[in-house]
Amino acid sequence: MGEVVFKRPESLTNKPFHFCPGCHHGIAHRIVAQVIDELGIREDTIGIAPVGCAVFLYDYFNLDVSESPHGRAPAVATGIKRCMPDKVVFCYQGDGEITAIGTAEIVHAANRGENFTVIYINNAVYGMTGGQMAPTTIVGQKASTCPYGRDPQNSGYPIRMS
Ligand SMILES: Cc1ncc(C[n+]2csc(CCOP(=O)(O)OP(=O)(O)O)c2C)c(N)n1
Ligand code: SF4
Repeated sequence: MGEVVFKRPESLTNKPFHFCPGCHHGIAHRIVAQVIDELGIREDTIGIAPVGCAVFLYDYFNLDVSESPHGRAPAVATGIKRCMPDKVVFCYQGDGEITAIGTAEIVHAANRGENFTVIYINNAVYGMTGGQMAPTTIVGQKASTCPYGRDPQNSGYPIRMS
């Protein structure tokens, strides 16, 4: 019998991803799932799904997941973690969530010292709604709302966030 060297992580379901070919979300989902598998915490982990292209996270991860309004995942995670402190809680959020519409939530969760993990996926645009310029769009980068590239004279410089 041959040794299995590559397989789908147990923390992912068998549902095929809907993402565009080459999208980073599928790769990031897999890495997060592999880490959960390696740590052996699948049954004790609760994910918080964002609004954005990763919204269907609740179909792809084979664990308990709560959906949250756009940008508000850290507020939902705060409630869940405080009610169930023994659980491992993580948010998975895009740059539109963390660096724009939900900036207040992530800053105040950090300021309060909440004890959960945030996976931040920065693709430098609002993906789901059509590739509009985000605060993280880099100078000169074309987006659907800046077809000639981001101009710092009009839009300022990108927010420096990891
Ligand atoms: C309160 C609110 N404002 C705006 C929207 C519209 N909206 C849906 S997804 C999205 C952008 C998501 O971008 P990002 O968080 O970067 O995720 P990506 O799709 O790029 O993975 C926006 C603005 C919404 N659903 N709710
Ligand atoms: S629009 Fe962008 S973030 Fe959304 S699925 Fe396609 S490549 Fe991925």
